[in-house]
Order: sequence, then structure tokens, then C-alpha cells
Amino acid sequence: MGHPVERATGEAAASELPPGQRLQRGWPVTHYGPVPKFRPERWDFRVFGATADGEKHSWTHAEFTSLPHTTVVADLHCVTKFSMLGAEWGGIPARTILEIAPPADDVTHVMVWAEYGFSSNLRLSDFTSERTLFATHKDGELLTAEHGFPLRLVVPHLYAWKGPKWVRGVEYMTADRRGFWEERGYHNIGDPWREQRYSYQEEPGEGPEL
Ligand SMILES: Nc1nc2c(c(=O)[nH]1)N[C@H]1C(S)=C(S)[C@@H](COP(=O)(O)O)O[C@H]1N2
Ligand SMILES: [Mo]
Repeated sequence: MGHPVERATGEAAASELPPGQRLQRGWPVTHYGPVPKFRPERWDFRVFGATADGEKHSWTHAEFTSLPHTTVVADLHCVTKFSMLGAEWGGIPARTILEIAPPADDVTHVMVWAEYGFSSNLRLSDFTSERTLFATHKDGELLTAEHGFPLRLVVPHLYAWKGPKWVRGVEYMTADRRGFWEERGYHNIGDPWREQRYSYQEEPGEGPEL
């Protein structure tokens, strides 16, 4: 499994492995902590922080999942070095969130929040990538509980920890802040094609002070 020496954009076509990754058969389950139980009546999706109108926004499960769906074929690269190639994810484009709850002009980053306080920070440009998706389905089937049902974020061009399972909302931020794994030694950006695995690899400007 070779990989191209040079990449202009950091985005990859399916069926190529980033450096240091190996192919995984099947789909393992990887996360920290227990699998949350889905209670539809208590579930909401929230957008808060530096919104354009200064208000918090929230959607019920029925409202959120009736937003227009699309599919994205994308690979999953775990920083522990296994990759799964060519999954077809179905769900709501992250860009839709920017339309239905616009950020203030000075927003530069987002924190994506999940059950039990799990979080992951992204540059606004990672979030607005046209391939970034709040997934409800994989290969045409609803996500299973252990893989993030009812909703997980998929950021195809970054390591998989940047995509929380059991996601519940987005915080708009006017400065960068580290999420759960980014505070615990993982790279603030997490581009697998540049092998940005650990925070000690960060160049000046790639992340907030540790
Ligand atoms: N809420 C939550 N989401 C998470 C994680 C986690 O610990 N908690 N781990 C991430 C990591 S490190 C990986 S590799 C993928 C694994 O997704 P999978 O279990 O569906 O393969 O989920 C990501 N999303
Ligand atoms: Mo991972």
C-alpha cells in the first residue's frame, strides 16, 4: 500500500492509505467511556456560542433528522493506525448547520460536543468542507449504538477522533480551544496525510498553548 509523496490539498481519494496506517478488516469499535443510551424525548441538537444572532438554537431529533440528507464516500483513519476504506456515509452536511444557524463573522473554530462531555475542536474551514457530514447512516443502514447512533460527525480529511460519535451540538468559537483528545496529547489539527498524530509534533500556530 503506497501513498503519494506529495499532496496538494491534504484531501484523499478513497482506497489509499495515509502513511503509517494499515487496512482493517471489518469495523472495530473505538471510543473512550460507555455507549450512551438514546432517549429521543431528551435528545436535542444545539448550536451555541458565537452565533450571528447571539441566540442559542436547538432542534429535536425529528426536526434535525428531517433536514436534507446526502451521502459521502469517505475513509476512516484511527490514530492507533488502522483504517477503514470506502464507507458510504449518509447524513446532513455540516454546511447546513452554518445555513440554519449562522456563525458570527469572527468565528474561526468550532467545538463539536457529544454525550458525556466528549468534544473535538475543528477549524471552521474543516467544518465547512463540503465533505464534512453529520452521519446518521453507513452503507445505507442506520448507525448502530456503538458506532454513534443517532448521530456522528464524519470529517473525511482528518483522523477519526475529530469526528465525535453521539454528537449533540456545535459551539461556535472566536478563538481555538482544545477538545477531549487534543487536550490529552493528540494533535490539534490531525491531518493523517501529514501524520499529525501527537501534540508534540505541532508547529507554532497549529494549536493553542498546552
Ligand atoms: N464520543 C466519542 N466519539 C468518538 C470517540 C470517542 O472516544 N468518543 N473516539 C473517536 C475515535 S479515536 C475513533 S477511531 C472513532 C471510531 O469510530 P468507530 O468506533 O465507529 O470505528 O470514533 C471517534 N469518535
Ligand atoms: Mo481513533
